[in-house]
Amino acid sequence: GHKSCVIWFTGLSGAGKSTLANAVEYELHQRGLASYVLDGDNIRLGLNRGLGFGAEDRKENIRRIGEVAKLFVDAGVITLTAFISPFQEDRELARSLVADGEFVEVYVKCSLEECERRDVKGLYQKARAGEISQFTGISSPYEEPAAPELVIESGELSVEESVHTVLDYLKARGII
Ligand code: GGZ
Repeated sequence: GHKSCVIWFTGLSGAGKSTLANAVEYELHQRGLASYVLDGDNIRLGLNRGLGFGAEDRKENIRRIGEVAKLFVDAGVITLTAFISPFQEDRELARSLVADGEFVEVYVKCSLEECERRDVKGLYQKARAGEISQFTGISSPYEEPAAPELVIESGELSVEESVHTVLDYLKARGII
């Protein structure tokens, strides 16, 4: 058996949160564990359609995601979330919704320079040009986690190595 928990990935746009969350989810699924990824594709386009990127909307985005993650944990699912979640206070609220030890905060750490160099979706260029306002790292803050359970330096590790690090942590904590 396994314990359900929230694996909360946080970091800049383009740091690799979704890639890592999905790669970890794949491995959990391979092991027969119930797991699910909450990300922009299934939350911002659905439940949170209508929320933007101002501070108040980001706060509400993260609050709802925290509440949904709590429900998934109650249902016995290892729940992976991949959102920038730039504010410490909002991440702390999400943490407070589940039991001690059930919240694994993973800081997917990548420098702004590297995210901007990759610019997979061309959003940084648009933000620099002023075509996207309040863009995290450019014109909206990102507060680094004060005490995350894990820090993954995505610019220095392969996806495979990063997945390994997360799985090792879950094993060490008796979650899987
Ligand atoms: C940050 C933005 C913005 C602004 C659109 N700032 O790389 P992406 O495209 O796929 O991921 C980013 C995503 C961020 O949504 P989150 O729900 O994770 O943000 S938060 O936790 O802060 O609520 C990016 C895109 O949406 N995007 N405008 N202004 N990212």
